[in-house]
Amino acid sequence: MKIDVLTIFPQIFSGTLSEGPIRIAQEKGLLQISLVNLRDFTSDRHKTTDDYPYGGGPGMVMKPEPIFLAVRKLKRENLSKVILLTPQGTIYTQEIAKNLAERKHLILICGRYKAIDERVKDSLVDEEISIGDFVLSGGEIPALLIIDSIARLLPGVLSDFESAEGDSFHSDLLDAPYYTRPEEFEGMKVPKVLLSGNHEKIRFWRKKEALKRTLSKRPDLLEKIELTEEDRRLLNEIETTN
Ligand code: 4F9
Repeated sequence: MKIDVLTIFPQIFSGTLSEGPIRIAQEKGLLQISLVNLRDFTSDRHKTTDDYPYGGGPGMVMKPEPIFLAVRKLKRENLSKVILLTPQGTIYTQEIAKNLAERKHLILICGRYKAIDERVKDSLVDEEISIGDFVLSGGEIPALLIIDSIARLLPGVLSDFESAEGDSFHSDLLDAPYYTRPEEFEGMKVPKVLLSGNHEKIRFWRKKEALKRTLSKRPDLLEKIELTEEDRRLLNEIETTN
């Protein structure tokens, strides 16, 4: 898959794109990322990408021309999806990540300044995505977040062993607690069952802990999923022991 990132701060990306699964995805030729500097699509001496808002008020607005020029150059008809990172977008989820990971070409537009000229949204952007209800200085960090979530979903990036199978949100539940050595640390012991070597018992314990955590921290997630017979029985046990 190909991802073009449109930004006025390409330097923000370099460290993150060269480590971990994102690096591996690129090295294996499964992911090709281009950082496109919007300033290269300006035509004035100062390489201006912002201007004053019509109607007045504080803050600057991102100019439409460099974005239109860049997207028109990069876009491949019927193949590309143009995404704007904005607090006004749909809240990003693992479901959307899975969907995007199946696309051939993404163009991510990172806004800066107070706003982006509305005509970019009206006639260039296919989808507006928000990573949560908070304000950032720009769309670069949201773009990195999206690239990370996609890279680890591309077939062949993670080994079977580390693959997403057990992750929180793979099963739509929060993950169970994990421990590593030492067996006792500052008086805190690892749950006995994890040392038992009984794989069925461990699987059971993990499932129950995952349900327990989800019930207490994110009950909204439980409403969205289809519970198995086993889930229901474990939830019952949890509710009657507390
Ligand atoms: C984008 C915030 C996506 C959350 C972009 C300022 C943003 C954002 N999700 N905030 N520019």
